Amino acid sequence: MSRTIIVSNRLPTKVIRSEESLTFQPSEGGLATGLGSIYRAEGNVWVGWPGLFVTDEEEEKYVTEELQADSMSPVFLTEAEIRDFYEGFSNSTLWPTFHYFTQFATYEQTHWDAYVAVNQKFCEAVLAQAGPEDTIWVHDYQLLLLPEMLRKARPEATIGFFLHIPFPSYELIRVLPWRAELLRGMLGADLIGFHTFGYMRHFLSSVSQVLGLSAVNGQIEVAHRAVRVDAFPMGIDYQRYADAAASEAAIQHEATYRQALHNVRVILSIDRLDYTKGIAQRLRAFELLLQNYPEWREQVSLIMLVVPSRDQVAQYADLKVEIDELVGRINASYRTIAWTPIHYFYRSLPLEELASLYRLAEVALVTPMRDGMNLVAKEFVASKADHKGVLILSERAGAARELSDALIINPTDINQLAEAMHEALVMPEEDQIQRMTAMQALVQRYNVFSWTKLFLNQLAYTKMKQQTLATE
Ligand code: GDG
Repeated sequence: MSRTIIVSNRLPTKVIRSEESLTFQPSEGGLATGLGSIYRAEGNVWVGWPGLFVTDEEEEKYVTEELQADSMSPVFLTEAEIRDFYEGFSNSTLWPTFHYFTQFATYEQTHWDAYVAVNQKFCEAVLAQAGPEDTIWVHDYQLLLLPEMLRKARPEATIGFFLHIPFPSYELIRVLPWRAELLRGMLGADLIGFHTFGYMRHFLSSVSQVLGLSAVNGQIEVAHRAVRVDAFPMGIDYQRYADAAASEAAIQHEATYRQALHNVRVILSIDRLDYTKGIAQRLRAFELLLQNYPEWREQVSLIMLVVPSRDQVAQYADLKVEIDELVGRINASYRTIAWTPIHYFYRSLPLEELASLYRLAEVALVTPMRDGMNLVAKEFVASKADHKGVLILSERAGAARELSDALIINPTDINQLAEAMHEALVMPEEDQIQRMTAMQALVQRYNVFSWTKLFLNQLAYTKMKQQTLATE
């Protein structure tokens, strides 16, 4: 029987050390939900880091057994590996480069060496799980070398790779000292997926300019093996967000918030702390709205949820200071006794509270500088049972390719952003409903389950075609 092995840097379960005991907590990510039904199916397994540094062999054995009972196989990483492979090469070299922030990128040989070693460690962990007939699906930028490593060990294996972040223009890729190795690493897969056709085109251009390999009809010939490249825009578990927003708990929370806010109108912003998300620009634009349209003072508040992330990396700590200062300054300038312009939360919230914020908000501001897809935009849409509400969406988020009924803006143009907020606040209801209904139909249809199915079917088809050609 053929099984599916999913591989990502993090497992869908986080192991947390507290006092004397270990707790196993499901992670909230979209990937975990989307692939949840698959990895738990008979014989399948998810390989990844459980987010914990084990202290001894006994603990390692215990964690392994617990996770195995739930179809997961842990790869244990050391603190040095997390520092050099994860915070180093993954988050200080690849993440800024792929999001067009080369000014933040570092190029350290030790980080690269750790990246190679950890990808090799993942390779061994996968090989210990996978049989020759199995399908291996590798995820994201932390594991770009893994497909080729697996291919060398198992030339016949069925390997898929999906990149969750943007693939940038060749001009960015060419800066990387290890560009050829990284591209060859990805080409070990049979099928390589991106969120958009734009990212796919950038990848093909880099492969052609760096490796001299050209694509014909979305297919690259690599050492007599055809590698298929395609766009698969990722969706969400629509029903989960629609249900959460319609739940009694979310309705209760919303009522409490409305009362506490004295019924002012709400603009919402939700992101991980990241310089790619355009949080500071969004704050400046909100300030401009209050400056240019004084009629909105005391009428509108921005609720801004920033989820702590990667605080060991210097730029993230700096960004946190910048956001704290901006919020402080804007609130100090405009607040009144009865009204706070920006309600800023630096923490994560449980799903039902998140859902009540999606319910509460009339406008969602999703304005990243660069974003592979952005699932928050889709979750806001799924939560609007009354079809009202306006999404303001950056043209540089992958989601903008699909959600063309949003107000699409250039996130660096804070004048345009302030105007879009005003436009959203005065938009007639019929117009809102028309746009929202169109977006809901799309997000409901192209959900995370259809995304998974489409990718795996395409992978199976690609492999079948390769085999047919080989035997002809
Ligand atoms: C990467 C790519 C791509 C946020 N705050 C809370 C919370 N969240 C959840 C959201 C959403 C998820 O986190 C964030 O997903 P995004 O897609 O917006 O962004 P990244 O984390 O950067 O993800 C991105 C994605 O991969 C998938 O391919 O779209 O472009 O960068 O689901 O709801 N969840 C809870 N509490 C919070 O406070 N429960």
